[in-house]
Parts: sequence; C-alpha cells; structure tokens
Amino acid sequence: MMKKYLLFGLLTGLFFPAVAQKSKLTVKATELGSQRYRLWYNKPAANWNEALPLGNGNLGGMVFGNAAQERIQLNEGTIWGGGPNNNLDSAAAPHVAEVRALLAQKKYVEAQQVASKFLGPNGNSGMPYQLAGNLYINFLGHTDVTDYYRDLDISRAIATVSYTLNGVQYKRECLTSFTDKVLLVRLTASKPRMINCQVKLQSPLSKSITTNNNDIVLAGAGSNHENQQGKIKFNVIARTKLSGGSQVTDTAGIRISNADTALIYLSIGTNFVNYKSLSADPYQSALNTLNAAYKNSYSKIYNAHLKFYQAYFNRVNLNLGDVNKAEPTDVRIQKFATANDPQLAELYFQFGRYLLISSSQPNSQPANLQGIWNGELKGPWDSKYTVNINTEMNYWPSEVTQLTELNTPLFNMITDLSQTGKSTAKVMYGARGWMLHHNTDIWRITGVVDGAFWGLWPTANAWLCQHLWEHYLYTGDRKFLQQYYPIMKGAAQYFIDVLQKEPDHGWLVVSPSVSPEHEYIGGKNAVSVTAGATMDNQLVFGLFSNVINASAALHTDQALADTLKMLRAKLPPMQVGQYGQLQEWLDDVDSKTDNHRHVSHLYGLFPGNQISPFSQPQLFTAAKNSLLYRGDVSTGWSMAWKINLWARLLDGNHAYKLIKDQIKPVGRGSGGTYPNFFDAHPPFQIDGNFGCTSGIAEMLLQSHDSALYLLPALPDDWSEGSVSGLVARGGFKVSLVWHNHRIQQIKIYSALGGNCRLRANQQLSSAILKKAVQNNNNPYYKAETITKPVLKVPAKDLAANLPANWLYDLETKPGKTYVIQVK
Ligand code: FUC
Repeated sequence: MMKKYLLFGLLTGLFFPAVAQKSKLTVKATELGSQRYRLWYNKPAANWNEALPLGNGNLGGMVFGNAAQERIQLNEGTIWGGGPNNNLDSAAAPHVAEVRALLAQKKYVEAQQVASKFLGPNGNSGMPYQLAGNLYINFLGHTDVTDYYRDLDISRAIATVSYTLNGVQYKRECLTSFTDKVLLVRLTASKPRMINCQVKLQSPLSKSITTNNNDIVLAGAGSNHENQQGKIKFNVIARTKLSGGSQVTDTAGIRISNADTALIYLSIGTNFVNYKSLSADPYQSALNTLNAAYKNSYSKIYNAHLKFYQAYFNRVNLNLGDVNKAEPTDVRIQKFATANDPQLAELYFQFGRYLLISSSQPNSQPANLQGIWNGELKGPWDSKYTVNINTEMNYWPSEVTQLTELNTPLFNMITDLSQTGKSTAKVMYGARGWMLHHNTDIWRITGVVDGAFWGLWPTANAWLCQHLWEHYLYTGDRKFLQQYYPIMKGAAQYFIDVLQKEPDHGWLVVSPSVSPEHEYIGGKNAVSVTAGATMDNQLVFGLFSNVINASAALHTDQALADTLKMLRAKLPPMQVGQYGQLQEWLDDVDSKTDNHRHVSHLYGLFPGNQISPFSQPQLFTAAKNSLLYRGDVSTGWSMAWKINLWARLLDGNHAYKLIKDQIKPVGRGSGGTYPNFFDAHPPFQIDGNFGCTSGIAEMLLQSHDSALYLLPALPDDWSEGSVSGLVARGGFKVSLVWHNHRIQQIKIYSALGGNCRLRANQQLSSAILKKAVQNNNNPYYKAETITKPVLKVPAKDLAANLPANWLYDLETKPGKTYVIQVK
C-alpha cells in the first residue's frame, strides 16, 4: 500500500498523503500518467470535431479512426492562400482626420459613415490558412469489428486505434514526431501477415500525384484569394516500411499485402521561408525530412518524440481527484455540468497545454484561430490571427504553465509586425513607430480588415507588447528585454504621435478606434467608431508603464520615459458609471442588459493588472458589476475569458460555474466543448481551450498584485488537490498541496532570488515565513501608479467584500527550493 502512495507522490512531483489516501487508483505506475491523461472513445469519429489532434508545431494531423478507412486530415503551418503582401490603404489618411474631427464634434453616425470607407484595398481582408490534404488508409473488409477503442494520450502525444476482426486484434498508433518531423503511423496485428491495406494521399489543393520509387508524392498550391495570387507551393510525401509482406506503389496509392507490421512515414515541405520570401524548395525539403526520418525505427522515433514532448508536458502536474475510468470522454463532457468530475477539468487544463506544445514550437508559426488544425480551404474567419483578443488568449497559459519557450513564434510574429506595421503607422496615421489593426495573417498584414465597424481598432501593438514585458517579468531575461525593447518603444512612439486631446476633459485618447467589435449606438445606423474606449486607455496606460519600467531596468531612454510619464498622467482615468459599472466608453452609455461577447473594458482586470481588490476596491467592484451585467453564457472564448476574470475577482465558484458552462456539449447560440475536447465558438476555435487552461491556473495561483496569491479562487468542489510547477512572476515555481480547502504544503523554487511575498486566505505558520510589513521590494512586483478613478455613484456603495487574507515574506536565493509545511 505504502509503495503505491510513494509512487503517486513521486509522479505528482510531491509527496501528498492527503490525496493519496483518497485515491482509488490501482494501476501500475507506468500506466498512471496515461490513465489520467487519456481522451478515449468507443466509436470512431463521425465528423471532424470528433477526430483527435496531433501536432509538432508545424505538421498537424486529425485522426478519425474508422476501422475500414483511416483518415488523417493533414495540416502544415505555412500552407496559406495568397502571397507576400500588405493590405495598407494608402488613401486612408484624410479619412482618419475627418473621422477624428467628427468624433470630437460628437457627430457619431457621420463619423461611422466616413469610417466605413476604410475597407482595405482590393477587398483584401487577409488570407486563409488552408488544409494540406488527407492521408487515407483503406482496410478492405474491416467493417464488422468488435472491441473498438481509440484514444489520444496527451501524456505521450500519441493516438491509438484498436479493434478485433475474425479473432485478430488490429492496432494503429499515430504520432507527429517533434524530433524526426514526420507523421508516423504504425500498423500491427496480433497474428502475422494480417496487414493488408492501401495508403492514399488526397487534397483539394492538389496539382498532381506522382510516384518516385516507392514514394507517393502529392504536389499542391495555396489558393488565390481576394485578388491575391496563391504563391505557396507544397509537397506531401508518404513512404512505407514493412516487416514481412510486399507492396506496390502507383499513383492510386501504396498497396500493402500480407505484412506483419507496416510503418507509414509522411512528410510535408513548402516553399515558405518567411513572410517576404518563398524561395525554399518544397519537394527537397519534404524529401530531406523523410529520408532522415526513414533511417530510424519506430521505437527510436517514438522514444525521441516522447522525451522531447514530456520535457514540456511533465513540468506541470495538477491533481483534482480520481479519474472516471468507466466512461468515455464524450460521455464525461455530457455529464460534466451535473456530475462531480473535477478530474475532467484537470484533463481539460492539461489538454490546453498539450495543444500549445503541439501547435506552437520555437520554429513554427504562432497558433492561429485553430492552432494548426483546420480541415477546410477557408476556415472560420480564415483561421488567421484576430489580435483584438483571440491570438493573445492563445498565449495566456504559456508563462504560468511553464511553457515559456512556446512564446517564440508569437514573439517572432511581433517582430515581423513591427516591420510591416511601420508603413501603416506612417501612411494611414502619419505616425512614427508601428501599428496594426484587429487582424493579421502569415503575410503579417497590418491594414484594416473586414471594414471599419470591426477593423478600425488600432491598439493591437500595445496588447502584443504586453506579452513581451510579461515574459520579462516571469523570466527576468534581460537579454530578451534588450532585444525587444525597441519594438515596445516603437509601439509607444506610435501613440505619442497619434493621441488626441478630447474636448470635454482634455484627456489624451486614441481616436478613431472601437471598443473591440462592439457598438454604443445600435439599430440601423449602428456606431462602433469612437474615441477613448476604456480598453484603449488601459492598453496605452499599460504599454507606457511597461516601456517606462523597461527603460529603467535597462538604464536607457530617460527622456522618453519622462515624456511617457507626462502623457500617461493625461490618459483618461477608469470611470465608474451610473449603474456602478466600469464604463466601456468615455461616455456613460453602457447598458445593464448588454451581453456582448467581448468584455474589452475588463482588460484592466485580466489580462491587464490595473484593477486590484486591495488598492482599488471601487474599480474592483465596478468590474464585477460589469461582468455580472454581461452574464455568463456566450461564445467559447468569451466564457474562457470570464473564467480568468472571475478568478481575478476571487470568486472560485463563479469561475468553476463558467468552466461548467464551457465543458458542455455544443448547443445553439453559445459555446461549449466538442467530443474531441476542442472548444466551440462555435465553430471550433482554439482560444477557448487556451483561455480555460489559463483560467484554471489563475484560480490556483496569481502573481500580479504585489504578491503570489496562493489558491486565490478555489471552488468548493475542489476541496482536495495538488499542483506543481506553476510559474509566478519573478521566476518562482510553485507547488501546492491542499486538503479540505486548506493549504498543507507549499514548495517554491526561486530561479532569480529576491523577496517572495505570499498571500493566502489562511494563516501560514512556519519558521521560514515572516509577516509582511513593508512594500514588496522584489523588482518584478513593482506597484503600478494608477490614475485615480472617476466615480459617478457614491463610493460607499462599492465597498468590496474581500476574503480575509494574510501576507508573508520569504527571502529567497537564486536556485534554491523552499518547502513550507503548514500546520
Ligand atoms: C473576434 C470575435 C469573434 C471571433 C473572431 C475570430 O472577431 O469577436 O467572436 O472569435 O474574432
């Protein structure tokens, strides 16, 4: 018995008697990980949203698992429509001035009419991310099979299908290797000579299918789209390796007969080098990858893949209770809202980490609206990058769940945008620096997309730069900060040049803009275009603050920092409106019955760090009121945002209620979760997966408001649990064990040293903790100076009802671990 506890403790990274005693797990230690981390089903995928995703950052596969015909829908991250271009509207500048003037005169409808002239040239609203095609494996006669089972094991990044036919057990294992860069399928059977099948490639983008020795080669090209010529070229190559049996290859496919085992190696190459250059040889690139991988056996590729993957995945362990092993994942999703199954939330949390590891690697494109998984020529919203919430949400879990390297493609994209966005800043707005509007694509476009109503939002540079600064706060990487500081500065310079004095108070505002995708005048002449939207004010406040702090950390640009401080003081303060709400716009025009999916004005609460329950209780309560008015049920990503917001509002039960709203079968008009665990906008949009993972982390650990807040929003239903490996700002790695809602053990690894200030909703008596008295002197916890809010309802109505909490200090040294046993 004891041995079992010990193994469990080792596997969770902590010795944890409280949960171990409760655990009914009886499986072998080697099986334990996969039992907890398995999405499994007793029938094949009936549609794309039931297929299981595999990916190595670049190459993606959706495994359907039909016995008679395996289909693996293929993606490669650089297969997009169109070619190098920017959708800059060089005739827009006079309209900008005109819209500004009309907004200043409060002629809103007229301003909207003029703004509607910003369409983006040539109707170019960005290019679509496209599927590569499909790998089919046909098994003649495999129809009436028994013992059918398929799964995706996210602790190993491998999908398996198995079934029995005529007394023979058949098995397929599929992985997209992180190390050998191929899709690898292994076909085995319990009796010799039983593998008979035909391997085929297909694509709607196909230009030709040819053979080369035993290879089957598909050549394809990205689509023409919205007046842009399709310039991406790609090749898919499949090759098999048999033990026993024989094969014949022709353009119809590779026919395998009487093999004992068959391996299918598949690679994809494209001509994409970067957003400006398409000079790579797609065939040679696919062939080189395939030749290198083909030398390796299944076990060699599998072991290298596993080692690479687990080096990311195993960094964080969460245990919220026992696994329901009896019911397949789709049934657990159906029952989640009413069943007591917190382990499914744990699985969903880890699935988000799995998806990020699989869709965002240092050498890949950033995760787009569907990560890398898209089965269409033109997916929803082109499956590109919407940067007024969705792309940022994709990266919310990266730092806190210890996947920091996976930000690299996002940071690379920001670097590209800081180049392509210079012309937009200059030509459209007559400004220095760089900017982009609410969308971009692989070509890094920066102009207006989808027209002004949605597309005139000009503040994405500020939001993207927040990720750069946050990376520094989590890692303390000064070299990184030095490298990216000019990009942050370029975004700040843009706002120095474009901020406008608004007539009523003389505040400096972004104009024109929109509060993302939302209108403040409805009806036939709906108006979204505005000046001084709260989100913009918060974003510019955050950007200026981050550049000021970065210039101090790097001992540079004192004059710029002084300018930014002066301008920051003139930005509009946050305002509490007539309903006790945090105003979304400069004027008090919010409606109590507005349930719009975007909650942009709550950016300051999350992911921004500008609304504190302790230092701004009025703003905190106003943000809460706004969120209550907005309601819970919405699109997938909107609910995921609200999980994070309720965690920041320190209400774990409300956050968990949103998780239940999100992990439910997809219905009409609201989000939910597909059987394959993909989040539904609907349709599938991956941001909700990532946002929920981030939200669960925020429920367990926060580190923005001068302290590491341990279990700030623990729901009643998670009375027992443990987590290890979450990261806090200042380079702290945190592990916690709790029992009966009370923390029992805290383990903190300090990468950077310095004061570690802890906040908890209970007293932590320990010899190594001191009661906190002074301000936290840790440089990564510098308190922000927030402009005093404007209150339109009396402050006494807004007193926040906070949980009792205690603050402690722990002086740490770099590289040391501290264990606190709480009595
Ligand atoms: C924003 C959202 C939509 C959708 C799209 C991809 O425009 O308002 O709901 O998520 O991005």
